[in-house]
Amino acid sequence: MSFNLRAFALTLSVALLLFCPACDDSSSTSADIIAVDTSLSDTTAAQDGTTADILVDTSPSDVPLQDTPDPDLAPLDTPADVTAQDTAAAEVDTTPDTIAEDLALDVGNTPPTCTITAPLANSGQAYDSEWTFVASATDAEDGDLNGASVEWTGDFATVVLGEGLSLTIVINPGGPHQVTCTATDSDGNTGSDTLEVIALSPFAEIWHPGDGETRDSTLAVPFSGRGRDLEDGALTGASLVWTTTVAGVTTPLAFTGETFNDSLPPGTNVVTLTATDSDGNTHSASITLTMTP
Ligand SMILES: [Ca+2]
Ligand SMILES: [Ca+2]
Repeated sequence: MSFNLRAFALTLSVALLLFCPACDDSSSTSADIIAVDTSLSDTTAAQDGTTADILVDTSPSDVPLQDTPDPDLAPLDTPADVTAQDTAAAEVDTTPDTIAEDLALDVGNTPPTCTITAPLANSGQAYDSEWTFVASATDAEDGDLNGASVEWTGDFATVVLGEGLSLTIVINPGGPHQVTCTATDSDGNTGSDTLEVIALSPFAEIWHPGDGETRDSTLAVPFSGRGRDLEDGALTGASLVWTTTVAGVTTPLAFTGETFNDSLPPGTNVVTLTATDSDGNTHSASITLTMTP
């Protein structure tokens, strides 16, 4: 076997190149890899003015790198955009189909307001007593409203109860009732407020002694009270029952009816008169008496 010097030299140079790349100073391998594309946003940077010999795209789904912008990358009208546009168009309703819409579109023609300021909601009075209702009414265009612009109605009557900012009226039959004030402006728009009150029937009240008095527990106290009912009239005798509550214990007094004398135990007494009508409906009134030993 002959020794081929030329072949040996070539084999040696290749081996040196493989095991010692830095020994080859004819190239600059460390600068060859300049960009690693990991997202679409890197695409442009990698394309612009580089001398990259190796470009590694780690996102196979990314679009292929190109030297010129791909028109496919430009924002297009997505299905979501189309939906938003369609929705916006659908919200433009130029045909009012309710009174509220009509008023809202009628610029400078807003409805007035009417607010009942007295009595308190859900307050109670005797079925035959007078109530005084008070209201305030105003309109953006007309200013304060009064007189015939404010009407009162109630669920216990089929006619208008009165006009103006106040109303004095007796409400019956007994039970809860709704009273409404309605203000009307010069354009015919209206605003209203409704309040519920209770007409008490039967109705009990204590005339004597007065609420909060102090008495001697060793002496009999004169009591006086009344009861009345829309259907039954005056309630007397056994229809009027008196009790006293001391330290949470309730005890009937010795007598019933409108007037009598009885003694009370020492301490703070809450004396109650309960009136009961022929239908079994009741109403009670109470006072507090301090009885000295
Ligand atoms: Ca108005
Ligand atoms: Ca009754």
